[in-house]
Amino acid sequence: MIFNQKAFKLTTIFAILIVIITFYSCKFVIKEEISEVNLVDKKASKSVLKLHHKLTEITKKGVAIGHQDATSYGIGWNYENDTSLIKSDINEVVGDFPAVYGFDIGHLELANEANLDAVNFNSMRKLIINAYKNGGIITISWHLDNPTSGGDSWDKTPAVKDVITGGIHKEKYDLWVSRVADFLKTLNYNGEEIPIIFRPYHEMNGGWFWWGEGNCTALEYKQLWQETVVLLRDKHNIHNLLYAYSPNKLNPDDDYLKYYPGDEFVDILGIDIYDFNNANAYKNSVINDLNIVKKIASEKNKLYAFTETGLEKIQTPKWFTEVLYPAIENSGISYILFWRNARLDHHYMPFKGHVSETDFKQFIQLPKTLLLKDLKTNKNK
Ligand code: BMA
Repeated sequence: MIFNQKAFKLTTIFAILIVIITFYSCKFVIKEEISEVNLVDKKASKSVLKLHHKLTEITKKGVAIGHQDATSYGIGWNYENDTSLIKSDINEVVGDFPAVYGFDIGHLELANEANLDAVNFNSMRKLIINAYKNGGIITISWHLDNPTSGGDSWDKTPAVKDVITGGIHKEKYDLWVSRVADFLKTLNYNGEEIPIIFRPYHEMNGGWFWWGEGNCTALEYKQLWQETVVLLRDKHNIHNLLYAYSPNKLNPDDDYLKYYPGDEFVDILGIDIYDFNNANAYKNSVINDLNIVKKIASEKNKLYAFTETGLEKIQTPKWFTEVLYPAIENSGISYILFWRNARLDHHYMPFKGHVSETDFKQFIQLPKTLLLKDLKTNKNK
């Protein structure tokens, strides 16, 4: 009896030791992985390091599925009309929320109450906090107005030269960035700064934005990016950002790195590619371009993602399972962001009763697609 008691005690101590050792070695591995990461912000908050680690882990499982303005509005509803309930068209269709949430802060620079798509900034803050609380990943783009002409992002009046050092609107731009910083500072949950993938000045190799090809030089673009980072990080002490660079689909002569502001200024390499009702061209672009992004990102030891995509109205049968999925399943991207469900003639995700509803349901059953619940569990199909 005495012997048995002793043996029992020893076994218990041994078991506790094993648990402690396992716990600390796991912690150590995570710490090791995190400390090897070379981020734009050397003072990045712990939550940013955790997000980076989370994205790295996601790539081992699959692709996190994201939707722009997922919870702000959808077809036939708007969060503003009933703030007691957080909805999402994806959730209506498949019973789960997106893993990634896209928001846009265009018009925050003007100190407006709502963004360029009429999303109120106070509501946006609530939705960001809620998504983070539930384990979601947040990414923010910035379709800011043209600082020179006062037009919108699509006003091509050259302006980049005016907002970089020495430019006539530099002061105005500093004020605009300070407004962005003020908003970012309010994104907290439970004492943690909410980590954000910040993706300004995207699709610069296309000619449709004032910061795009033909409307500024690559050198000016890089300077704009770098000075924006320095303002946010060093002047305003914003430490909850991962910075994402995302050119548009590459044309045959395009160099992915033409506007790249440098390894010290970018954390995530991305690309935006849309299907303009040409499935073959889209598939080829996605496979080709994601391969290029993967190669460059791997050399640079950086994460990479499919930062914007979609087929407007998704009328092509089996688009998700037969066009998109084969092109991304082995791409190694950490996430994919579908554009917004604004209207019946401008949406990129199915909603209840949509012709692509069944196909989307099948898409999210496939091994690599991860919605919110799949981030927490092992997707076992
Ligand atoms: C574009 C369109 C616009 C919108 C803008 C910013 O692709 O969806 O209607 O204003 O993005 O969200």
